[in-house]
Amino acid sequence: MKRLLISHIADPDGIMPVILTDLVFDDYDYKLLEAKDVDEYMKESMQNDTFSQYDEIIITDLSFSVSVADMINNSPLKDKIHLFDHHEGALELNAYPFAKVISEQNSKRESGTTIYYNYLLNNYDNAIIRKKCVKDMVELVRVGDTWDTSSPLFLESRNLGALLANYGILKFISKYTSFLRESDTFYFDATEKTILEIDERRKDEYIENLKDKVIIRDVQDYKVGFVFAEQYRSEVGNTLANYYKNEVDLIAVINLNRSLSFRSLDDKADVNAFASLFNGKGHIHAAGAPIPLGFNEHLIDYLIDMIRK
Ligand SMILES: [Mn+2]
Repeated sequence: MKRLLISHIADPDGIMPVILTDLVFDDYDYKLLEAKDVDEYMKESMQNDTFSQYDEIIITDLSFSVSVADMINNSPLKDKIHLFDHHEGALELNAYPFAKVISEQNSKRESGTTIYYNYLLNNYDNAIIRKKCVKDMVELVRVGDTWDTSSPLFLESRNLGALLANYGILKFISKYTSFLRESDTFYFDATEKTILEIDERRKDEYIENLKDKVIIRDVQDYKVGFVFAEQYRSEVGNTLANYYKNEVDLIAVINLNRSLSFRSLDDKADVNAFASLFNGKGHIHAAGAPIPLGFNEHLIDYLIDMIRK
C-alpha cells in the first residue's frame, strides 16, 4: 500500500501532516505545494498518470477548485483521494465524498493538521500517534495556525513556526519524526530555546523597522495598510494591524516571492472577503492571496521607466 501526501509548504500546519504520515505509514511520498499551485498540479498529475502508482492520495491544509473536484469525481481517482482542509473558502468541497473541510466545530477552530490527525486516530490502530507528545504538538500547531489567542498555548505555539523557519523543512521533519517517536512529553530543548531567543530579537527588530514603511490606501470600502515583507508574515500583519488600528481596517503584507497576506483585528474588516478581491481566501481575520500574474514584472518595468524619464 503506497500513499502520496500533498500538503501545504507554507507553515507548520502543512508540514505536521508529513510528520504524522511518517509516524503511521511505512511507504509514502510527499509533495509540498503553495495553495495557488494545487489545481495545476492535480490536472498535470491526472494527465501524466502520476497518481496510478499510489493506492491512496491524501491532501492536507490545501484544496482544489470545484472544477478539479468534478474531474476527480468523474474518474476512478475519487475512491483514492482524501482531502482534509479547514479554509472557509473550501467548504463547498464538502459536497464531494472525498473531501472533509471543517473550519470550526464545538466552538473550536480546526486546522488541516487536526482534521487529518482525527482521521488517523479513527482509522488506524497506531500506538505512536496516541502518545501525549503527538497530541500536544498537534494542538500547538492548531493554536498557532488558527491564531487562537484564547489558548494558554498561544505564545508557545508561535515557536513552531520560528523553528520551522530556522531549521528548514527537511530538518524540521526529521527532528520531529524522531523526537515524537522517542519522547513522551512535548518540550523545546536547550538548543531550540537558544534559537528561539535569537529569533525573537531578530523578529522584534524586523517588525519595528517596518512600522514607518506602511503605505495607507483606500481599496473600495476598506482602509488598507500595505507593507512589503518577506519574513514573519503573520506577526508582521498582526502587530501592524494593532499599531495602525486607528488608521486602517486591515494590513496587507506583500511578499513578492510568495503571496499576499491580509490581517485584521477582532472588530475590524473581514479579510476573507477582502482576499476574494484578489482570488484569495482564508478566515475572517487572516487570509491570503497569490501575487497577481505579472505583478513583479510590472514593478520592474516601472523601475526601468523611471530612469528613462
Ligand atoms: Mn492551515
